[in-house]
Amino acid sequence: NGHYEIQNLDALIIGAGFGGIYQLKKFRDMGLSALAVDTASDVGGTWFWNTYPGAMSDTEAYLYRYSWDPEDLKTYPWDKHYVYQPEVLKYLKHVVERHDLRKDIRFNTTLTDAYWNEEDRIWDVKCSTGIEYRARYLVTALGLLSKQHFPDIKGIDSFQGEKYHTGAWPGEISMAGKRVGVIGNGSTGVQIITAIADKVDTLISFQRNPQYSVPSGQRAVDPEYRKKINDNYEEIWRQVKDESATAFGFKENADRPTMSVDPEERNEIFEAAWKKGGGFRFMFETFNDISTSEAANDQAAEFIKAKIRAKVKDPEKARKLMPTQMYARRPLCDAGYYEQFNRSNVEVVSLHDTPIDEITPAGIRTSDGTEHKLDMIIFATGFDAVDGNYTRIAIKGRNGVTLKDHWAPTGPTSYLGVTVPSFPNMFMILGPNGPFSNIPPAIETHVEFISDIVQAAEQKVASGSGKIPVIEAKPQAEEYWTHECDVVSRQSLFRRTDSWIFGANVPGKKKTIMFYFGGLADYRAKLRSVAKNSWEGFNIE
Ligand code: FAD
Ligand code: NA7
Repeated sequence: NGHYEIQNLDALIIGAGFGGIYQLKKFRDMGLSALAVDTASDVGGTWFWNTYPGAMSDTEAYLYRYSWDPEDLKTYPWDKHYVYQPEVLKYLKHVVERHDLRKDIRFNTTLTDAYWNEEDRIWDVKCSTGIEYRARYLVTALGLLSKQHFPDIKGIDSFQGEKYHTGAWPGEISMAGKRVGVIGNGSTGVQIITAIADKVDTLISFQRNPQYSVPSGQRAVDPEYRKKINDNYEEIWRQVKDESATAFGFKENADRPTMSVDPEERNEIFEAAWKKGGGFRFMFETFNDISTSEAANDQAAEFIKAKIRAKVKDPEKARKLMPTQMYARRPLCDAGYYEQFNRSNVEVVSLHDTPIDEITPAGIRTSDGTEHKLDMIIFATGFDAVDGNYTRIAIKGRNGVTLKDHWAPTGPTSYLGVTVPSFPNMFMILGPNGPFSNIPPAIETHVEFISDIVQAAEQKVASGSGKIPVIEAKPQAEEYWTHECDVVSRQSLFRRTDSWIFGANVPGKKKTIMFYFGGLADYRAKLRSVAKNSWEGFNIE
């Protein structure tokens, strides 16, 4: 490989989003020489790419950030309960500047090929820039919602108008006076529809499965609220990380089944949550069984459907917007989504009634023969989630076997969501079968676990042979964890509803377990016990 410039490192990190940024900071603090690379031209990950109108985090602002910089937590401004994309991006850039991390990040750099060099005990990593990095540790922070999914619709390339995917939004786009079609109505579709409805000539929402969305409760932050958060931040993070399953800042209701209260009280509880706002809150703070009992789920679903009926004035539009599946996907929330359909310029096409036949040069033709004329098609069609960014590149472990090959028979697996046997010294941030929860604390959990095990191995080696340490999960450990994730998710209704959470949104992708459904607190307890039991499930040589 004569034309590769070679650079030696202790650790190479792929991805400069929430995960990669923190890992870089940690490794640097440990005294390792570390570098992060990203395909993007700046930091931010999700928040670099998803610049579509209305993009925001529906984790409340005070928890959609790092917990490890107490001074910054208390002083960094956020003026609304939920932060929009520009603010998240600004925050991440601020963290990078504050901790002087930028000098160790290389942009416009894509990992194309990585292989474990058994003899030298290092990862040989090739990047799009022609540089080869040789690193003892490889940490992949590729993002779980980062590889865009473009559906394979007939005629997609024939469209003569503008065409965008929300997850690769090109920047400011003028929509005024245009006829805009939006395909998809998950979290992203709901956000963009709400944001652009009053800015376009005509908006047509093409919906396959209508979703349940509850109000977000977006509002300005008053100083008293901020002070209360600031005064209690330590305790808040403790609860979020070690006492909560969802890590969204409320206490899940652990012992109130939906049917344990009479209909009137049930309605009051739902109504109170509706007023407070927040999708996870509505699903998990009200009762303990909405995601596990069909009867309970039905009650929550009926409550939301009644709200849709009341909000949407045109009965035909309301019919099309009415969910038909269980309420068992990632819970959504919005800042006035259903209301947009009361505008005369906003239409909804039910793809259950009339599926898309093809995309034409002028728009979208549905099975009833109607050609919906459009100037712009927005694909809010989601992501090849969790393993999508892993299987498109060649990461080769022992014996040249790629991660893609390793996962082919079973779907993506791991030990604890962070490592895979036969891939020594490689660690994933948010790999398959990590916790299903608010993500920043999940990322911190991974980064801290990875840093701790690396530290332990480095110390072991320093006191021993001096050779490069090799950390590797045992095959039985991967089997155990895969089984555990299977068992824990068995009672979840999420598993019976097709979505990205179980790999069921991309045609041809194996439907499989992608997350640990036991909650963040429980997950963290398991990691602590692994560490305490001399890194149970790992070989450290
Ligand atoms: P990412 O931010 O996805 O970063 C991964 C980076 O890796 C990307 O920049 C990518 O370019 C880079 N990369 C990938 N492959 C390569 C390669 N081969 N070579 C070089 N670079 C590569 N989570 C929540 O908890 N709450 C929310 O409210 C929330 N809202 C969201 C809203 C949207 C619209 C989306 C898309 C996601 C949302 N998420 C939310 C999830 C969000 O992805 C995570 O919270 C978090 O930002 C993930 O950070 P990350 O660093 O793990 O990955
Ligand atoms: P999602 O939640 O995967 O939603 C994708 C949407 O696109 C959903 O409504 C899909 O309909 C729709 N879709 C996908 N393919 C097609 C085709 N071929 N035809 C019509 N409609 C289609 O992605 P999001 O970006 O909204 O959200 C992902 C996560 O990011 C979210 O959960 C947050 O965590 C942030 P379907 O429901 O499959 O019928």
